[in-house]
Amino acid sequence: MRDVITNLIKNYDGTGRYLDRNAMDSLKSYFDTGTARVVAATTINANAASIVKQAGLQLFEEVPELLRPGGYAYTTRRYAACLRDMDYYLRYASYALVAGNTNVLDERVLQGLRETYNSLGVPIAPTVIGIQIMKDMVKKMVAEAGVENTSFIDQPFDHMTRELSEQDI
Ligand SMILES: CCC1=C(C)/C(=C/C2=NC(=C\c3[nH]c(/C=C4\NC(=O)[C@H](C)[C@H]4CC)c(C)c3CCC(=O)O)/C(CCC(=O)O)=C2C)NC1=O
Repeated sequence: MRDVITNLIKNYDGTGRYLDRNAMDSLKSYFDTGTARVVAATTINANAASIVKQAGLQLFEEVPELLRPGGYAYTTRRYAACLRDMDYYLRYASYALVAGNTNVLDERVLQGLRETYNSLGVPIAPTVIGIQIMKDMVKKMVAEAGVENTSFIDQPFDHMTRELSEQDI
């Protein structure tokens, strides 16, 4: 599991280099967004249950066939599994936001996920919609908490979306 700093050191140590201008620039941009990252994690932590619930409702409104017989959120068990998955995505996104790196997502969330979903028949497209709904909700809340530039929040959510769908969004 890596963050901006351990990742940088790993790369520079791998080639035996001192931290140069590029390294300093990337460290600086990480530190510059540090407070905002903490605000984002705090906001997610304080609102996780309601973000998952609201995002789920919005997803099922946008893709109502998921709830119908034959749909992948039909039956209490599947409905609960879907919201639980949404909760995983949100929680791990909050870790990645603090780390400034998506490595934790690769290691803990995405490894084998597509294959699991495909073998269970869980559709990827609506999952991607759910992740993007949570991203938009988090960005809005973090903006309301006073953070001006919330673009750094895109990274983990877009990373999961991209890796799940294996196509550019
Ligand atoms: C922390 C990393 C991690 C992830 C990401 C994870 C995902 C995950 N989701 C699963 C199931 C599932 N996931 C869904 C999800 C959905 N249904 C829908 O209609 C929507 C499209 C979507 C929600 C957005 C459903 C319905 C199942 C149950 C499928 C089944 O058993 O038929 C399963 C199969 C085992 C189980 O049911 O628990 C895994 C492993 N598990 C993990 O440990």
